[in-house]
Amino acid sequence: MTITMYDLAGAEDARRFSPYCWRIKMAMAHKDLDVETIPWRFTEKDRLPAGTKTVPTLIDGDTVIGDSWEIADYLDRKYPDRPLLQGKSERGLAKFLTAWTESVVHPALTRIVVLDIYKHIAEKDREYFRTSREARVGKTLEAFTADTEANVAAFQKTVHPLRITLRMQDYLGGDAPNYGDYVAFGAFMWARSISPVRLLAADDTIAAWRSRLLAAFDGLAGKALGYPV
Ligand SMILES: N[C@@H](CCC(=O)N[C@@H](CS)C(=O)NCC(=O)O)C(=O)O
Repeated sequence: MTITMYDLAGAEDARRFSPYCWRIKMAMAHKDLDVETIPWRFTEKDRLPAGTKTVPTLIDGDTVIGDSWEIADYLDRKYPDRPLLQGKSERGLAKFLTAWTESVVHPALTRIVVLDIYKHIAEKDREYFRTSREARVGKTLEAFTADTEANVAAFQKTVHPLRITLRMQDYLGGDAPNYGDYVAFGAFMWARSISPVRLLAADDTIAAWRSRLLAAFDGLAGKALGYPV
């Protein structure tokens, strides 16, 4: 049976920009599972299966899951004979990495990309997006993102722990990527899908890791609609 997933889209169906959805698309490819993604917009909450409010929402037979961490857990539980996303202790560490990504990396990126998101989403999503995000940040999107240069410099400092780690090994998972890599990489796919701003210098170790993941799984992420920065 086909596994399906609601996946956040911009104005064009092909512009898929959710960092959380990218985690799961990479995770599905890691497990060599096919997934049919359904483009979904912020104002289409009534199209999601009952009980879910955000994407990714995965549907696998009778199972419906609306949270990326729970989906990753489910995939390893349900398909244990396929390459695991994470072992038990890796899972413990990935919790920290997820918390760091969501509470530190995403906010630093939001300062750079939130206005670009607004510009790339469907017309019908714009009012909801502007109102909800301006309430969250306490400023207009324009004022919040005004100093791109300073915001990029701050972002580059923020991701320094990633840089140091990737100087010592090719992936957060060591020699090969695991779920933790997909969590961190999702943030970079978010930016790449909707923002032309260059986040990393070409010789940054993080850029090399990002390139490896863009090329992984036959270029799944690298071929997606976005800005090749
Ligand atoms: N904890 C959830 C968060 C997912 C999430 O926030 N997704 C965003 C898209 S990137 C969403 O669906 N937002 C709906 C909205 O803002 O109304 C997960 O890890 O899956």
